[in-house]
Amino acid sequence: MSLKLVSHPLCPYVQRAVIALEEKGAQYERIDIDLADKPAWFLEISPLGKTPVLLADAQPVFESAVICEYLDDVLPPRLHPLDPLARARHRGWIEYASSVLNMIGSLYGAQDEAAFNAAIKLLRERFAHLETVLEEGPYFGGARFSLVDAAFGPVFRYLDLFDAYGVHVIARELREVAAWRAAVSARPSVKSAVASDYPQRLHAFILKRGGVLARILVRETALA
Ligand SMILES: N[C@@H](CCC(=O)N[C@@H](CS)C(=O)NCC(=O)O)C(=O)O
Repeated sequence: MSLKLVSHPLCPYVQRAVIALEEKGAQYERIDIDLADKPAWFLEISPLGKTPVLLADAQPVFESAVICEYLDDVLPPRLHPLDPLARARHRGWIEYASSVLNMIGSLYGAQDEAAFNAAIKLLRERFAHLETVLEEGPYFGGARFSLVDAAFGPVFRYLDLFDAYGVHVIARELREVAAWRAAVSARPSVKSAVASDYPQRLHAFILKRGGVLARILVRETALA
């Protein structure tokens, strides 16, 4: 089977698909596009104009959750639980990760302190809730890495950059979340889901947004 992943270097949803492909040891080609100047061929295969799109034997599959489920259907090892109820619950938590990503978007897009603090508060609530559902670990569902972990890998990657600039989203007392974050972030598939210049690209992207976070980055970079 030929697999091509149409991507953007910073897209967290692309990272989910890359992590799934890497977990499965799949052969695939990654094609990065410029989302600020979308090629015509991309708009033909992406009805929502969004990355990722997986070309599976040249047939486009869009939406990261759908791409990950498809990959899980056709390539071993299984990342979703086999039990239907556990699988349904995992799907819910993947959607939860998407809502966390939207809040992260609000955080780096915030133009004033009130919007910035509101985004931090909501994010803290989301992670406080996760603390109550995490069980034995090291991964979300226990010993086995799952698609929920793949969905949170890119979330934790954002938080690493924010931490480096003194913006700590996850409260220190959330021990379960901290242990889970460390296990997910150390996973080779998660580490390799972005190129080595990702931090510089993300930094430049946030600066371009010109909000509160951009001002913090400028200040902290000057202090460093
Ligand atoms: N629900 C989609 C979200 C994908 C998404 O938001 N992709 C962003 C980049 S990270 C995008 O392509 N944005 C371009 C646009 O909306 O014009 C998924 O899970 O695949």
